[in-house]
Amino acid sequence: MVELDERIITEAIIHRFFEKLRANLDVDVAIVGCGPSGLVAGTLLAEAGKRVAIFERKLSIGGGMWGGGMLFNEIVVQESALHLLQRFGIRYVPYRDHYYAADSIEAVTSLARAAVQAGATIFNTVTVEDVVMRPDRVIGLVINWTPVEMAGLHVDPLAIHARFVVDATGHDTEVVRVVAKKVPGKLNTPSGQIEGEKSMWSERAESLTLENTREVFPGLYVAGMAANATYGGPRMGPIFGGMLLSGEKVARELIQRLSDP
Ligand code: 48F
Repeated sequence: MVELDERIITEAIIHRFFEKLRANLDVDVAIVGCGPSGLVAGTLLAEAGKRVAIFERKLSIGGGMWGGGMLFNEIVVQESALHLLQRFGIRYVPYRDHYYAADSIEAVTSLARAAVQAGATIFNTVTVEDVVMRPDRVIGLVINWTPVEMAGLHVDPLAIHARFVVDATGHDTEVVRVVAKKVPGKLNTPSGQIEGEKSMWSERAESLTLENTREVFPGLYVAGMAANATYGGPRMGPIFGGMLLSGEKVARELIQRLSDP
Protein backbone atom coordinates (compact mmCIF):
# COMPACT_ATOMS: atom_id res chain seq x y z
CA MET A 1 0.00 0.00 0.00
CA VAL A 2 1.29 3.47 -0.91
CA GLU A 3 0.89 5.95 1.93
CA LEU A 4 -1.35 8.88 0.96
CA ASP A 5 0.62 12.10 0.59
CA GLU A 6 -1.27 15.31 1.39
CA ARG A 7 1.05 17.32 -0.87
CA ILE A 8 0.14 15.24 -3.92
CA ILE A 9 -3.57 15.59 -3.18
CA THR A 10 -3.09 19.36 -2.98
CA GLU A 11 -0.91 19.46 -6.08
CA ALA A 12 -3.47 17.48 -8.11
CA ILE A 13 -6.24 19.93 -7.24
CA ILE A 14 -4.17 23.02 -7.94
CA HIS A 15 -2.77 21.62 -11.17
CA ARG A 16 -6.13 20.44 -12.52
CA PHE A 17 -7.99 23.62 -11.54
CA PHE A 18 -5.51 25.99 -13.13
CA GLU A 19 -5.47 23.89 -16.27
CA LYS A 20 -9.24 24.31 -16.41
CA LEU A 21 -9.07 28.04 -15.79
CA ARG A 22 -6.37 28.57 -18.40
CA ALA A 23 -8.34 26.59 -20.99
CA ASN A 24 -11.30 28.91 -20.45
CA LEU A 25 -9.60 32.29 -20.77
CA ASP A 26 -10.91 32.53 -24.30
CA VAL A 27 -14.16 30.70 -25.10
CA ASP A 28 -16.83 30.70 -27.78
CA VAL A 29 -19.64 31.24 -25.29
CA ALA A 30 -19.53 32.35 -21.65
CA ILE A 31 -22.79 31.68 -19.83
CA VAL A 32 -23.60 33.50 -16.61
CA GLY A 33 -25.88 31.50 -14.33
CA CYS A 34 -26.10 27.77 -13.90
CA GLY A 35 -29.89 27.43 -13.68
CA PRO A 36 -31.94 25.32 -16.11
CA SER A 37 -31.64 27.67 -19.09
CA GLY A 38 -27.87 28.05 -18.69
CA LEU A 39 -27.36 24.32 -18.27
CA VAL A 40 -29.38 23.38 -21.36
CA ALA A 41 -27.62 26.03 -23.44
CA GLY A 42 -24.21 24.93 -22.17
CA THR A 43 -24.86 21.28 -22.95
CA LEU A 44 -26.11 21.83 -26.49
CA LEU A 45 -23.31 24.25 -27.36
CA ALA A 46 -20.65 21.93 -25.97
CA GLU A 47 -22.17 18.97 -27.80
CA ALA A 48 -21.85 21.03 -31.01
CA GLY A 49 -18.12 21.33 -30.30
CA LYS A 50 -18.16 24.91 -28.99
CA ARG A 51 -15.94 25.99 -26.11
CA VAL A 52 -18.27 26.87 -23.25
CA ALA A 53 -17.73 28.14 -19.72
CA ILE A 54 -20.57 28.58 -17.23
CA PHE A 55 -20.09 30.85 -14.21
CA GLU A 56 -22.25 30.37 -11.14
CA ARG A 57 -22.21 32.63 -8.08
CA LYS A 58 -23.38 29.96 -5.66
CA LEU A 59 -21.61 26.86 -4.43
CA SER A 60 -24.55 24.82 -5.71
CA ILE A 61 -25.64 24.78 -9.33
CA GLY A 62 -29.27 24.45 -10.50
CA GLY A 63 -30.58 27.94 -9.70
CA GLY A 64 -34.28 28.01 -8.93
CA MET A 65 -34.94 24.44 -10.01
CA TRP A 66 -34.02 22.56 -6.82
CA GLY A 67 -36.83 24.09 -4.82
CA GLY A 68 -39.66 23.16 -7.23
CA GLY A 69 -42.56 25.32 -6.06
CA MET A 70 -42.42 26.70 -2.52
CA LEU A 71 -39.85 24.05 -1.57
CA PHE A 72 -42.07 21.17 -2.79
CA ASN A 73 -39.35 19.58 -4.88
CA GLU A 74 -41.33 18.74 -8.01
CA ILE A 75 -41.38 20.72 -11.25
CA VAL A 76 -43.99 20.90 -14.00
CA VAL A 77 -43.20 20.89 -17.72
CA GLN A 78 -45.64 21.32 -20.56
CA GLU A 79 -45.96 19.25 -23.74
CA SER A 80 -43.86 21.54 -25.94
CA ALA A 81 -40.74 20.90 -23.84
CA LEU A 82 -41.25 17.18 -23.29
CA HIS A 83 -38.56 16.34 -25.85
CA LEU A 84 -35.99 18.04 -23.61
CA LEU A 85 -36.94 15.98 -20.55
CA GLN A 86 -36.50 12.93 -22.76
CA ARG A 87 -33.24 14.13 -24.26
CA PHE A 88 -31.69 14.67 -20.82
CA GLY A 89 -33.05 11.39 -19.46
CA ILE A 90 -35.26 13.07 -16.85
CA ARG A 91 -38.13 10.78 -15.88
CA TYR A 92 -41.61 12.31 -15.71
CA VAL A 93 -45.21 11.40 -15.08
CA PRO A 94 -48.15 12.77 -17.07
CA TYR A 95 -50.47 14.83 -14.94
CA ARG A 96 -53.99 15.47 -16.23
CA ASP A 97 -53.83 16.52 -19.89
CA HIS A 98 -50.66 18.11 -21.29
CA TYR A 99 -48.85 18.57 -17.94
CA TYR A 100 -45.85 16.51 -16.88
CA ALA A 101 -44.29 16.40 -13.40
CA ALA A 102 -40.68 15.53 -12.61
CA ASP A 103 -38.53 15.31 -9.49
CA SER A 104 -36.59 18.58 -9.29
CA ILE A 105 -33.49 16.86 -7.89
CA GLU A 106 -33.39 14.44 -10.80
CA ALA A 107 -33.94 17.34 -13.20
CA VAL A 108 -31.03 19.42 -11.87
CA THR A 109 -28.60 16.53 -11.53
CA SER A 110 -29.39 15.23 -15.02
CA LEU A 111 -28.91 18.65 -16.61
CA ALA A 112 -25.67 19.27 -14.72
CA ARG A 113 -24.21 15.87 -15.55
CA ALA A 114 -25.04 16.35 -19.22
CA ALA A 115 -23.42 19.79 -19.33
CA VAL A 116 -20.15 18.70 -17.73
CA GLN A 117 -19.90 15.49 -19.71
CA ALA A 118 -20.59 17.32 -22.97
CA GLY A 119 -17.50 19.43 -22.24
CA ALA A 120 -18.90 22.65 -20.74
CA THR A 121 -16.78 23.83 -17.81
CA ILE A 122 -18.72 25.01 -14.78
CA PHE A 123 -17.02 27.46 -12.43
CA ASN A 124 -19.07 27.56 -9.26
CA THR A 125 -18.64 30.10 -6.47
CA VAL A 126 -17.56 32.62 -9.12
CA THR A 127 -19.51 35.86 -9.47
CA VAL A 128 -19.61 37.83 -12.69
CA GLU A 129 -19.35 41.44 -11.62
CA ASP A 130 -18.84 43.21 -14.94
CA VAL A 131 -18.26 42.68 -18.66
CA VAL A 132 -15.24 43.33 -20.86
CA MET A 133 -16.20 45.82 -23.58
CA ARG A 134 -14.88 47.20 -26.79
CA PRO A 135 -16.56 50.01 -28.76
CA ASP A 136 -20.26 48.97 -28.80
CA ARG A 137 -19.67 45.31 -28.05
CA VAL A 138 -19.38 42.91 -25.15
CA ILE A 139 -16.36 40.64 -25.54
CA GLY A 140 -15.97 38.97 -22.18
CA LEU A 141 -16.64 38.78 -18.47
CA VAL A 142 -15.08 40.16 -15.32
CA ILE A 143 -15.06 37.52 -12.60
CA ASN A 144 -14.26 37.29 -8.94
CA TRP A 145 -14.70 34.76 -6.13
CA THR A 146 -18.12 34.99 -4.49
CA PRO A 147 -16.57 35.00 -0.99
CA VAL A 148 -14.67 38.16 -1.99
CA GLU A 149 -17.98 39.76 -2.94
CA MET A 150 -19.70 38.48 0.21
CA ALA A 151 -16.97 39.81 2.48
CA GLY A 152 -16.96 43.17 0.70
CA LEU A 153 -13.21 42.89 0.17
CA HIS A 154 -11.51 45.35 -2.13
CA VAL A 155 -9.88 42.80 -4.44
CA ASP A 156 -9.45 43.34 -8.15
CA PRO A 157 -11.14 40.76 -10.38
CA LEU A 158 -9.82 38.74 -13.33
CA ALA A 159 -11.28 38.61 -16.85
CA ILE A 160 -11.94 36.18 -19.69
CA HIS A 161 -12.85 36.72 -23.34
CA ALA A 162 -15.83 35.20 -25.14
CA ARG A 163 -17.19 35.54 -28.65
CA PHE A 164 -20.65 35.65 -27.08
CA VAL A 165 -21.96 36.07 -23.55
CA VAL A 166 -25.33 34.71 -22.35
CA ASP A 167 -27.08 36.30 -19.39
CA ALA A 168 -28.92 33.37 -17.78
CA THR A 169 -28.98 34.93 -14.31
CA GLY A 170 -32.75 34.61 -13.81
CA HIS A 171 -34.92 37.28 -12.22
CA ASP A 172 -31.98 39.58 -11.46
CA THR A 173 -30.76 39.86 -15.06
CA GLU A 174 -27.39 40.92 -13.68
CA VAL A 175 -25.25 41.08 -16.82
CA VAL A 176 -27.80 43.11 -18.77
CA ARG A 177 -28.05 45.44 -15.77
CA VAL A 178 -24.30 46.11 -15.88
CA VAL A 179 -24.33 46.64 -19.64
CA ALA A 180 -27.30 49.04 -19.45
CA LYS A 181 -25.47 51.05 -16.81
CA LYS A 182 -21.87 50.99 -17.96
CA VAL A 183 -21.50 50.17 -21.65
CA PRO A 184 -22.14 52.97 -24.17
CA GLY A 185 -25.10 52.29 -26.45
CA LYS A 186 -28.66 51.08 -25.99
CA LEU A 187 -30.20 47.71 -25.34
CA ASN A 188 -32.28 46.14 -28.08
CA THR A 189 -35.51 46.63 -26.06
CA PRO A 190 -38.45 48.98 -26.74
CA SER A 191 -37.13 51.61 -24.30
CA GLY A 192 -33.43 50.87 -24.82
CA GLN A 193 -33.34 50.00 -21.10
CA ILE A 194 -34.40 47.00 -19.02
CA GLU A 195 -38.20 46.79 -19.23
CA GLY A 196 -38.54 44.89 -15.93
CA GLU A 197 -40.32 41.68 -14.95
CA LYS A 198 -44.11 41.66 -14.53
CA SER A 199 -46.30 39.67 -12.12
CA MET A 200 -47.27 36.05 -12.71
CA TRP A 201 -49.09 34.90 -15.86
CA SER A 202 -47.84 31.40 -16.67
CA GLU A 203 -49.25 30.93 -20.16
CA ARG A 204 -48.04 34.24 -21.51
CA ALA A 205 -44.74 34.10 -19.65
CA GLU A 206 -43.83 30.72 -21.11
CA SER A 207 -44.34 31.78 -24.71
CA LEU A 208 -42.68 35.15 -24.14
CA THR A 209 -39.61 33.52 -22.58
CA LEU A 210 -38.93 31.89 -25.88
CA GLU A 211 -39.69 34.99 -27.92
CA ASN A 212 -37.50 37.15 -25.65
CA THR A 213 -34.50 34.83 -25.90
CA ARG A 214 -32.28 36.83 -28.23
CA GLU A 215 -29.35 39.20 -28.60
CA VAL A 216 -30.06 42.20 -26.40
CA PHE A 217 -26.78 44.02 -27.07
CA PRO A 218 -23.99 43.22 -29.53
CA GLY A 219 -22.26 40.13 -28.14
CA LEU A 220 -24.80 39.59 -25.34
CA TYR A 221 -27.80 37.23 -25.40
CA VAL A 222 -30.47 36.76 -22.75
CA ALA A 223 -32.01 33.40 -21.86
CA GLY A 224 -34.45 32.00 -19.31
CA MET A 225 -36.11 34.26 -16.79
CA ALA A 226 -33.54 36.96 -17.54
CA ALA A 227 -35.05 37.23 -21.03
CA ASN A 228 -38.48 38.04 -19.62
CA ALA A 229 -37.10 40.40 -17.00
CA THR A 230 -35.19 42.26 -19.72
CA TYR A 231 -38.07 42.54 -22.17
CA GLY A 232 -40.90 43.15 -19.68
CA GLY A 233 -42.49 39.69 -19.70
CA PRO A 234 -44.34 38.23 -16.71
CA ARG A 235 -43.00 35.54 -14.36
CA MET A 236 -44.34 32.01 -14.76
CA GLY A 237 -43.93 30.18 -11.45
CA PRO A 238 -42.68 26.59 -11.15
CA ILE A 239 -43.30 25.53 -14.74
CA PHE A 240 -39.96 24.94 -16.43
CA GLY A 241 -40.64 24.19 -20.09
CA GLY A 242 -39.91 27.76 -21.10
CA MET A 243 -36.52 27.68 -19.33
CA LEU A 244 -35.48 24.47 -21.11
CA LEU A 245 -36.73 25.70 -24.49
CA SER A 246 -35.00 29.04 -24.02
CA GLY A 247 -31.68 27.26 -23.40
CA GLU A 248 -32.28 25.24 -26.54
CA LYS A 249 -33.08 28.33 -28.60
CA VAL A 250 -30.07 30.37 -27.49
CA ALA A 251 -27.79 27.40 -28.21
CA ARG A 252 -29.29 26.97 -31.68
CA GLU A 253 -28.87 30.67 -32.50
CA LEU A 254 -25.32 30.81 -31.20
CA ILE A 255 -24.26 27.70 -33.09
CA GLN A 256 -25.47 29.50 -36.20
CA ARG A 257 -23.74 32.78 -35.29
CA LEU A 258 -20.48 31.02 -34.46
CA SER A 259 -20.44 29.38 -37.86
CA ASP A 260 -20.89 32.74 -39.62
CA PRO A 261 -17.64 33.88 -41.22
O1 48F B 1 -32.73 31.66 -11.56
P1 48F B 1 -32.18 30.55 -12.37
O2 48F B 1 -32.67 29.20 -12.10
O3 48F B 1 -32.32 30.98 -13.92
P2 48F B 1 -33.18 30.41 -15.14
O4 48F B 1 -32.40 29.41 -15.88
O5 48F B 1 -34.40 29.67 -14.47
C1 48F B 1 -35.39 30.35 -13.75
C2 48F B 1 -36.13 29.36 -12.88
O6 48F B 1 -35.25 28.72 -11.99
C3 48F B 1 -37.26 29.98 -12.05
C4 48F B 1 -38.39 30.48 -12.85
C5 48F B 1 -39.16 29.64 -13.76
O7 48F B 1 -39.52 28.55 -13.70
O8 48F B 1 -38.76 31.60 -12.79
O9 48F B 1 -36.75 31.07 -11.30
O10 48F B 1 -33.66 31.60 -15.85
O11 48F B 1 -30.59 30.53 -12.22
C6 48F B 1 -29.84 31.68 -12.33
C7 48F B 1 -28.49 31.42 -11.70
O12 48F B 1 -27.65 32.53 -11.96
C8 48F B 1 -26.82 32.74 -10.83
C9 48F B 1 -27.74 32.47 -9.65
O13 48F B 1 -27.00 32.17 -8.48
C10 48F B 1 -28.55 31.28 -10.16
O14 48F B 1 -28.01 30.04 -9.79
N1 48F B 1 -26.32 34.13 -10.89
C11 48F B 1 -27.05 35.26 -10.77
N2 48F B 1 -26.26 36.33 -10.90
C12 48F B 1 -24.99 35.88 -11.10
C13 48F B 1 -25.03 34.46 -11.11
C14 48F B 1 -23.72 36.51 -11.30
N3 48F B 1 -23.59 37.83 -11.32
N4 48F B 1 -22.63 35.72 -11.48
C15 48F B 1 -22.73 34.37 -11.46
N5 48F B 1 -23.93 33.72 -11.27
